[in-house]
Amino acid sequence: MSSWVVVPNLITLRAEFDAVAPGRDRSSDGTIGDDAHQGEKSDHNPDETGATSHEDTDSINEVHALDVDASGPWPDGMTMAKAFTVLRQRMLGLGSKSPAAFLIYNRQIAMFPDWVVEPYTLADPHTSHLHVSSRYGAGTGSSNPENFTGPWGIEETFGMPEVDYDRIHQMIDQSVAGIFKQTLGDAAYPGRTAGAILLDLAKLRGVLVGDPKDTANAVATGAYEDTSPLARLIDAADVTLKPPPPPPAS
Ligand SMILES: [Ca+2]
Ligand SMILES: [Ca+2]
Ligand SMILES: [Zn+2]
Repeated sequence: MSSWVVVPNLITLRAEFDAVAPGRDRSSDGTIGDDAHQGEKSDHNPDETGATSHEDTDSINEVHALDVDASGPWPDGMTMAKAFTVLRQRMLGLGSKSPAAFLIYNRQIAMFPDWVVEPYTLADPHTSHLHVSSRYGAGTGSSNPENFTGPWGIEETFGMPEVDYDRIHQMIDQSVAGIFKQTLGDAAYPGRTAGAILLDLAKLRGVLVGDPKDTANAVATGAYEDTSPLARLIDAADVTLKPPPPPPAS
């Protein structure tokens, strides 16, 4: 028996971290034990084929531990230290229904059932990741802590609230339309709107560059187009101001 599964409650917990931080660094994530773990008792080992802290009565080869990389990036206001506190309080609130056996992060450990924070002094200080061990159980019922479906409190505490994006787009459209309809006229044109003034600016640019849509060229060269209305006015002025050509030699 070499295949193994992670107990469902830890999959749910990992999904909550992923939901609040889809782009998070997963370098220090882990479930099944590496070679170092396999030589010692660890909840990262599959329980039917490895050395584990507990045994359960099913014959499913389960891994009962999850590591979650601590580096994020997390949403505003979230740190792994705060996540540790949220989880600890949620487990305390769940009492005998707690899915977790213990949590370790940053030299601290909190354990079922009282979840008091105590110093963690073993070699790995757990600064790079949060470790969560699941409790052991058997069967498909909800009394088996392995089957806890959440919420663990991470998504509730740090996730985005449900947002109605269509409604937000509609509000933005209405706001922009409202800005264009603002009247900015003077005594001569009291009904002129911001939108009308922008149109006039576009037309003025047309006088300069010949094409009201073509800003790129005018910005790049600082020049007006030879064919623009302004160029024709200047040409006309030139004709008027230039001295007449000398009379033909006779
Ligand atoms: Ca098992
Ligand atoms: Ca089990
Ligand atoms: Zn671990």
